[in-house]
Amino acid sequence: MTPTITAFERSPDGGRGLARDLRVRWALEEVGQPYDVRLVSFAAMKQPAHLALHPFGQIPTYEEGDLALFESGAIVLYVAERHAGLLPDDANARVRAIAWMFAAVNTVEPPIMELVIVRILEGDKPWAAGRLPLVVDRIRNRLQQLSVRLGDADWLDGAFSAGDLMMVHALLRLRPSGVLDEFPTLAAYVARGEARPAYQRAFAAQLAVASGAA
Ligand code: GTB
Repeated sequence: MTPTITAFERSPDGGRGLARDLRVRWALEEVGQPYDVRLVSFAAMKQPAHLALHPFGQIPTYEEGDLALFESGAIVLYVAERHAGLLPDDANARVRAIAWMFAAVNTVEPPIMELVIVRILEGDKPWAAGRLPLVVDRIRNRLQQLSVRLGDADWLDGAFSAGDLMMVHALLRLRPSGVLDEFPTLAAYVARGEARPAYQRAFAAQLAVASGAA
């Protein structure tokens, strides 16, 4: 059965990879699973039909038969567990890859989201200028630790996994700030993720929505 995911009808970034349906598209592309996309407006996301799928009125969602899922990490894990290619066979390596998925959304991404909040959503608030350096320092601290762990490896733990997929996408959000480029090892890691053919297909499909080609 072909799953259906939801994505922004009109993404604030013009479909340039930042909205989180990109993670789901990327995972589906990595495992070769075709999918359909239902585009939703910001207004429609807050209506009962979408809230039944996603309690917080957001994208992405994932529907397949009787199953409806929300949370990009949960969706990527579901896809990774049902298809070969995103999680190792070895039980210990598999749970380590899942640990990296959690690290991406629970340890690395939160300070990155704080930066988005302080720069964009609260940029005009009186506290923003004072808070900004504190937030950037927290990010630098995490990136330093991550880059030490990655070392000169291509991926976080052996072969590319769903953990790398989630981590690369979380880090991508940082690129416009310039902070990612302070860590050449991580900038190269993100570039390796973006160079994967599955990422390229996912990115092109998201961008096609904004350009009216989808
Ligand atoms: N934890 C959830 C997950 O990982 O699935 C978070 C989902 C989420 O934040 N969804 C956002 C959303 O639906 C889109 S991805 N927002 C609408 C709303 O809350 O009303 C976050 C996002 C949005 C836009 C950009 N951008 O354009 O730069 C980047 C990222």
